[in-house]
Amino acid sequence: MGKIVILTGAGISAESGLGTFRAEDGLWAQHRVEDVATPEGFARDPKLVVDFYNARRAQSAAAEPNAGHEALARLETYHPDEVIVVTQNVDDLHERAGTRNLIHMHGALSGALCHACDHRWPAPMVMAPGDPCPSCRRGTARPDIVWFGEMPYQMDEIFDHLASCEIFASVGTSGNVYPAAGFVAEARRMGARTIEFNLERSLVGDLFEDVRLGPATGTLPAWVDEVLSRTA
Ligand code: BJW
Repeated sequence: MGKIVILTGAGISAESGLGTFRAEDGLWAQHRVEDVATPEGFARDPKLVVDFYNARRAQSAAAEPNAGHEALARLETYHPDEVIVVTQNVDDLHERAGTRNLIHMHGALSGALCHACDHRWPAPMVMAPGDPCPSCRRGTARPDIVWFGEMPYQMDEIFDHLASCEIFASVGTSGNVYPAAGFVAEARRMGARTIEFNLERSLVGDLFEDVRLGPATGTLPAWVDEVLSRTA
């Protein structure tokens, strides 16, 4: 049947109670993106940014994986070929559902990064501005999150997977943010079949051959049953 690559966004964690970004009451309605999700915002007001991610870390720890995360973990366990989840999410709900083959392309709330020496270590639940780096000892810790203008992680690996997959699926992402929004075009160009799961068509929805509309906790388990029944 071949390799399956699944791109996930904030919509897959919405039914676990974590807010999305671009909904009317989403995170970008409550915070200016320039203030909390850019390196320039961090340089201007590190406390504002660190507090924003401390609050998100606490919300993520209090949330539980839902039937959508669990369906993708089940797919990885029982599909005879490779299944890769590439998530834009910084929460840890995929790993807590049991997904192992996972790329956090926009970083993770669980990580801290030194912006002076690039050392990485597990973030404490509550970070403070000016926390010391355990390697270079300077007060240059930041959340290990990919902000606007920064290069997302593991891009070469992701493009290799897009070039060699049979199916590319996208779940709960609006198609506003690149390079992730460009993955469907790349996967199609390389010959993959493409399928989108969302409440409504995303900005790049026209590029998908198949679109399943509805909450991911319903549409994903049904699709995983369908895929696994074809391989049984
Ligand atoms: C459900 C659901 C349910 C709800 N079931 N579905 C001009 C043109 C093109 C590009 C650029 C440009 N100017 C600048 C750029 C680049 C820029 C960019 O894309 N800007 C755009 C705004 C135009 N991108 C970057 O800077 C990136 N870096 C980069 O490009 O480096 C250079 C490079 C060059 C060459 C190759 C590769 C790279 C970095 C982007 C970093 C994004 N960071 C953020 C914040 C940090 C993480 C965090 O704090 O959590 O990442 S922004 C934010 O958006 C977050 C998300 O991961 C990301 C995507 O959001 P997502 O997941 O799509 O959420 P929403 O809210 O938008 O959508 C939710 C969806 O779920 C909706 O569709 C709902 O319908 C759906 N839904 N409930 C199913 N129950």
